[in-house]
Amino acid sequence: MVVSVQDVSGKSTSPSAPPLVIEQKGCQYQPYVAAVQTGQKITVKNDDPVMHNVHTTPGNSSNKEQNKAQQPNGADRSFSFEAPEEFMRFKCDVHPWMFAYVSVFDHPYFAVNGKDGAYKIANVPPSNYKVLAKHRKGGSVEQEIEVKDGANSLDFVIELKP
Ligand SMILES: [Cu+2]
Repeated sequence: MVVSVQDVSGKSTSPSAPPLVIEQKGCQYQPYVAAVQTGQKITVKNDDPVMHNVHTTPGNSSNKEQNKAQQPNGADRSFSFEAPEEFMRFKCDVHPWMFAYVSVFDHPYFAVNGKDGAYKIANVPPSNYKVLAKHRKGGSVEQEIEVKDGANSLDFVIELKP
């Protein structure tokens, strides 16, 4: 699930954001779902003894489709995207079951929940916001919050249909 503050565009801090690291391990991408800012570097590593290729398939035509082969334990591959987009698919043409999904935001106010369901979005300036929680298959839920100084919390429930 990707949680993002709405209507805060044009605030990317990508030059100071550390790269998102995606590993290829046991012919799977880890993490499966991630999110970055526009312009933020994405580093893809190959920890496997086999060749992969990293094939991005953007839905926003302002983002470039790329296809980069990566030898066993080969050098890292780098990507970045200039336009916002939700759940951009990364695939491997060698292993057709390998997918990862990366959402791109032009601001830093987003998070992907952990296995325990928790998420944390830091340093949101106090104001009223709409916040969207979106699951790639389960749909989305939007809620409003007044963010005040200190800790704020907002819980989401997305029901996955079988
Ligand atoms: Cu592969």
